[in-house]
Amino acid sequence: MRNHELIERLSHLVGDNGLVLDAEGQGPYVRDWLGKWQGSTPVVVRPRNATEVSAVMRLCHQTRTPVVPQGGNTGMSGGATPDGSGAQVILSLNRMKRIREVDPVNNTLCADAGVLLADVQAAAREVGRFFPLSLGAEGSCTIGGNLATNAGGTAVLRYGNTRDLALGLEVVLPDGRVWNGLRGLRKDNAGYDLKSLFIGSEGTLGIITGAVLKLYPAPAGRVAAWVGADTPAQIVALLSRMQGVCGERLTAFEMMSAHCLDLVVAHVSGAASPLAARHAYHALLELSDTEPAGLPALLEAALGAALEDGVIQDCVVAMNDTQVQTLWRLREGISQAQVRAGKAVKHDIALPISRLAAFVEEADLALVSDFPGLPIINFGHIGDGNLHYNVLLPPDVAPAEYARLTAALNRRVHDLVAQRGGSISAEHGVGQLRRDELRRYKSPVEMDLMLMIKRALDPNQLMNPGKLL
Ligand code: FAD
Ligand code: 2HG
Ligand code: ZN
Repeated sequence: MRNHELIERLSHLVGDNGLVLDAEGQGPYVRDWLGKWQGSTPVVVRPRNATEVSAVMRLCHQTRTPVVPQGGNTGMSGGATPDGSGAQVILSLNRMKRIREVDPVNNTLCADAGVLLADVQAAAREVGRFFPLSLGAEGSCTIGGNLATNAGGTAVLRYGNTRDLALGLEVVLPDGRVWNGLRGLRKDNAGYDLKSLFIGSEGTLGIITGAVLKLYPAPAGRVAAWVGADTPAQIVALLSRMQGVCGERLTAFEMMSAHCLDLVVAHVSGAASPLAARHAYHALLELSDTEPAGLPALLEAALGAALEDGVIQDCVVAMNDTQVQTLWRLREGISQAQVRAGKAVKHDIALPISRLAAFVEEADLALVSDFPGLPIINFGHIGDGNLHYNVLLPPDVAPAEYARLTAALNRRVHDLVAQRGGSISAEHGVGQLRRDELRRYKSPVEMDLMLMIKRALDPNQLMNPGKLL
């Protein structure tokens, strides 16, 4: 079917306001947040509800039109960017912003997939509850994108990743049929766990249009600390101690190397190092509770003991919310600072926490020897065993050199991860960034199982082609 015919039929389904046709309007949809990928599309389609999504998908199925689902377009693996063929329609969920129901007794919230994560958090707060998923992009990413990538963020240590926070889904299948799995049940073993199949499938199996999410009691207060240490091994030792002493009150535990803090101080206005001396590694940890009165004493006692035992070198505590937020701004500023400083070769890896420190030691040595002079930007959610072990290249690196270094660095880092039983894709998704790497590290049986599922649900290969598989 010709593009203008397709566009005319789409406009009957979603109205003229539901289409973006001009190049300027399409700009933010065809480029990714990092500025790494740029594609093109005949049209961005913006349905208002699941019925419209279903009609659009039925038409795309009939006309064999490939579809790229898109939420907030904050993803870091190029999963929401179309290719350059100009044949792939972008289906944006950004007009589906309805909180459908909040049930504080069942501790659940049902939302359209296009609702911003920050708006889900706010809706939970309004009824005295808490939706714990939290990440730097929460003001612009959508709950559908979070589900499609099984996003992690900074509260996984206590509450789990997005998969752990979803009870039910509504999904429009590639042929336009709607699966209504919007159940708010904590026990439901009636057959295969279909929702888990769609969570983390990165738009390759269907369009998530709605979700039932878990809510928690709202913590009534939090405290935090910024810690200086010499090695990742010390940071891991502190994590273990804090978990032993604080249990579930330890809600976040992040690590970053000195380079990361330097970048933030250099590129984020108003950012300053919280400690007087320079340390090779830092941790940001947070305690929270519904009964917060004992938290300051608990934190001070635990850190005091760690200082005395030489586990850490220095620390500063944040006892009120403004101070806590100031520390979090340093941590959340790392991604933006990297973009301003150059081009990062990104590794989003997971390892057993017990093997993290040895991995960093070996990987640092390998990179310093094989890629001298390239800064390693090592940070991440160490409480979940997830590191963003990135390497910074100069902003003006030539495209061919960028590609060569990316391949060489990926091989070096991912081989070390695989040797230690880790994963090359922890929370950002595979997208187009790690598609070839996935094939290298997954067993033939695992790849075959995934391809069988893909063929069963999307036999015409129309859902987000070129991503993940
Ligand atoms: P998009 O970028 O629009 O899409 C991501 C993928 O999901 C694509 O493959 C797309 O096709 C698919 N998709 C989107 N919506 C749907 C849908 N409704 N149905 C089916 N498929 C869909 N991620 C983390 O995990 N942890 C972090 O700590 C973190 N921090 C970040 C900090 C910053 C500053 C930025 C820019 C990003 C960060 N991210 C993080 C990455 C990103 O925010 C998450 O991956 C987020 O979940 C993506 O949501 P989105 O709505 O922007 O999805
Ligand atoms: C974070 O943890 C995000 O801040 C982004 O997952 C990581 O920029 C990155 O590589
Ligand atoms: Zn992260």
